[in-house]
Amino acid sequence: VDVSFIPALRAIVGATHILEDADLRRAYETDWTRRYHGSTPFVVRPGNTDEVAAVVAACAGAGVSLVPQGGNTGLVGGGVPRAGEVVLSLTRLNTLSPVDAVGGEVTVGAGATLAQLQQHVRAAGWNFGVDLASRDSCTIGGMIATNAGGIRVIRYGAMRHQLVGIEAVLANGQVIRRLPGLRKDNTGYDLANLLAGSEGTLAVVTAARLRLIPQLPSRAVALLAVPHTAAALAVTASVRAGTTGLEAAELFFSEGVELVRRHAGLPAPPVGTSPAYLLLECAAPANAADELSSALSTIDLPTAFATEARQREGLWAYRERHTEAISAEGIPHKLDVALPLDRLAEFEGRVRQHLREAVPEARPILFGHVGDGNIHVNILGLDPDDDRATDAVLQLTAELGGSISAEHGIGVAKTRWLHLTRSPADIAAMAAIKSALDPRGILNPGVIFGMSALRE
Ligand code: 2HG
Ligand code: ZN
Repeated sequence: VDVSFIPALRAIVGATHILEDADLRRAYETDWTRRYHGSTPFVVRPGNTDEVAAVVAACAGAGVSLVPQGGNTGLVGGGVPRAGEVVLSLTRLNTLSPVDAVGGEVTVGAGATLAQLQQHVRAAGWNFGVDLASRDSCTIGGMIATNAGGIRVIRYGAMRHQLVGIEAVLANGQVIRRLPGLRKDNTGYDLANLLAGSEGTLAVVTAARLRLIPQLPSRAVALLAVPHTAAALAVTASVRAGTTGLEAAELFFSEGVELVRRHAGLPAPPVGTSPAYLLLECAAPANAADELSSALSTIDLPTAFATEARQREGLWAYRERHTEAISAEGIPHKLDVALPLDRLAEFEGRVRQHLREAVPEARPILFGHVGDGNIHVNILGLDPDDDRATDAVLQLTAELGGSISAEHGIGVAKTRWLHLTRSPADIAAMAAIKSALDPRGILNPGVIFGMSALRE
């Protein structure tokens, strides 16, 4: 990288917000999983949208590529440098507008964390529809760029479904601003939704207008010991049909619980040990516990209920602490797939069997959002560049009509497998959008399409 334009960047953001020192850069150069890393000449930390626009324009002028980064909680290598790109950190853009209590909306800077947003809107009597375990670090801009899902998708949808408007900086430094809070606005293309899930390849998200949901004070969680995935699906189906307030349906297995218990020092789950576990949560203005227990009344499986916050968190810990427990054990391969619900049980059985036979060193830990057909296949025991298990799992996913990227994105981790579930016509349409919005390929090069794809 020709760094002769650093003085220009210093003039834009101030000298203290260009991090050149190796010690200061380090945290931005390695992803959360520790599997993906690269080096950056420097990290630039603009403080507002105009500064982002000026930085992007300066980089575009110098032909320098950028990797936009938020809380660096991504799991597919899409937010860290790979080939000497400049890291554009958005964490200083963390403003939160007052909550619009009439429309139930708020405008949020890209760098605000999910927890900051939650705290802000809860204090005003509202809530936000997306929640996930990395809430204290993940940022709103990154969540939009990855179209993050999490544990409430079954009721409220993913990040894209919360978007009322967006502000973003294009690759040429121009700013698009659609933040007025119009629930109805069919004026041409929906650019906000185009950017949701674009993984930093089309524009840099700087702010968003988000819809809020009512605070539902009555909550109930049930943890069930289930014999297998098919049983978890059957219970979820009947609770889904028998309640109005189902907010989460999570599946995990004995191998994950064993790891979580060991790393988090937790006792055995109150339902005892079981091959599989199903966690359900209902939320309502009142009587969520009655709704959930009556929906489960015909189901004869060991079940623990919790309504108090502390007890609910206690049951959730067995599920939410999977990611950190796995990471404490080693550097996993993380495969985030979705299956049609009627193929999910078959998928789980076949994945385990195939890995046992073909990649016996692989140690799979499966868990996920069963209501969405989304399973996180984590695999320990393999070298970071050993792709045998990844290949097998993603091939099987495609064969069963699933998606190779449910909610984490393609990043750089899955570019090689994009063709499995996207046709040549699909990929050509996406590449045309990419080259129209970023003709010089300076925004997050290599992500989604791979390093060579766009230069052909
Ligand atoms: C979750 O559901 C996250 O907890 C992380 O999507 C999943 O660690 C993973 O593979
Ligand atoms: Zn997840």
